[in-house]
Amino acid sequence: MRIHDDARQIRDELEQQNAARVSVALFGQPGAGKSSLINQIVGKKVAEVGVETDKTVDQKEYAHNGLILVDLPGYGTQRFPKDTYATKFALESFDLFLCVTSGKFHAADTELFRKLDAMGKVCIFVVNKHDELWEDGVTIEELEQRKREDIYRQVGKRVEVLFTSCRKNTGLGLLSETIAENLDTAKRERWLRGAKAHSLKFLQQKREAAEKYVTIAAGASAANGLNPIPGADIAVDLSVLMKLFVELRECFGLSDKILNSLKESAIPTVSAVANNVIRYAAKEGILLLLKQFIGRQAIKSVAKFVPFIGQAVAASAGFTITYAVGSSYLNDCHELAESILRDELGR
Ligand SMILES: Nc1nc2c(ncn2[C@@H]2O[C@H](COP(=O)(O)OP(=O)(O)O)[C@@H](O)[C@H]2O)c(=O)[nH]1
Ligand SMILES: [Mg+2]
Repeated sequence: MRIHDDARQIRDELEQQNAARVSVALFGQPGAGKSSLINQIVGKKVAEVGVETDKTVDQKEYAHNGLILVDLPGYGTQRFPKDTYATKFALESFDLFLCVTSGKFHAADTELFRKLDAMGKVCIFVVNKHDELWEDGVTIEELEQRKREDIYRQVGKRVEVLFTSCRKNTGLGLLSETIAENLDTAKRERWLRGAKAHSLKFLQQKREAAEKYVTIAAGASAANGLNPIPGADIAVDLSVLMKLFVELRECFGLSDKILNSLKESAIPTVSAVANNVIRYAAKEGILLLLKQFIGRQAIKSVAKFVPFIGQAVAASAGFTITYAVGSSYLNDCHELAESILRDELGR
């Protein structure tokens, strides 16, 4: 039985997944919408909007679901001169940068971009307040093209330019998808799990990242096998499953407040699923769920990510159960998130 060797490997894998962080720094002129974008990206109001103190205050850092979003102060101001800026704000340490603009594009942004570009950093240009882009007799496509050309000209190369509106909730899905595409595997998975889904495509990618996480956590729970399950010949680690369920709720944006409102939904399937997600959150609930799956004869483990947990664990009875339990919770969370998102997108 290689299960004990596998156990250590899975625990390490789970620890790595939990420890992964993605740090994104936003810069741009005060009022461009950096704080608003941070709130949209995490799907929660963490940053204060409309405070025009960016020029004088230090960097502001917001941590959420493994994401670290940093609102950088103005570049090359009296307080933060250019020559010490990169060191002071540890620019080298960030995974990705967003240059946020609206209205006119500023020379300070170009200069900071050049510095980042020279450091080999990924920087995506976000033209926010897309809803305010309007000119009599000019199509929106033409106006977007002008903005793009203006940025290309100023920075001297064809960079990635995306358009968003925090007010109308447009372009945010593509922004998060593009950020994901620019990260390496571990960071991408963390980003997918942590950032809010603004598009069905992103939600699907989030689901896939969550499936991998479920496999690893279920494997760790089965391999640790600390708590014997009454009435069955298996032992699992309940605390790992509880943490998994917390992570899944966070991953799909299901706060207690949202769950409680979904519980009252007029759509019977939604309220039923919300009730399940709430009920199975506690330890007693997890035990209930485990028992349900133990009672089923025909469950097979069809894990896609067996390489991450090892054959011995994947073949064990404990894993068959923990994986089924984790997958069922994931399905419920995903279903609720999809109904919320379809509602937000108006379809
Ligand atoms: N019309 C419009 N206003 C926005 C948008 N995003 C942010 N704002 C507003 O612009 C102002 C500045 O936003 P804030 O996020 O604080 O910008 P920051 O200074 O770059 O952090 C606030 O009044 C926001 O409500 C948008 O997409 N469209
Ligand atoms: Mg701000």
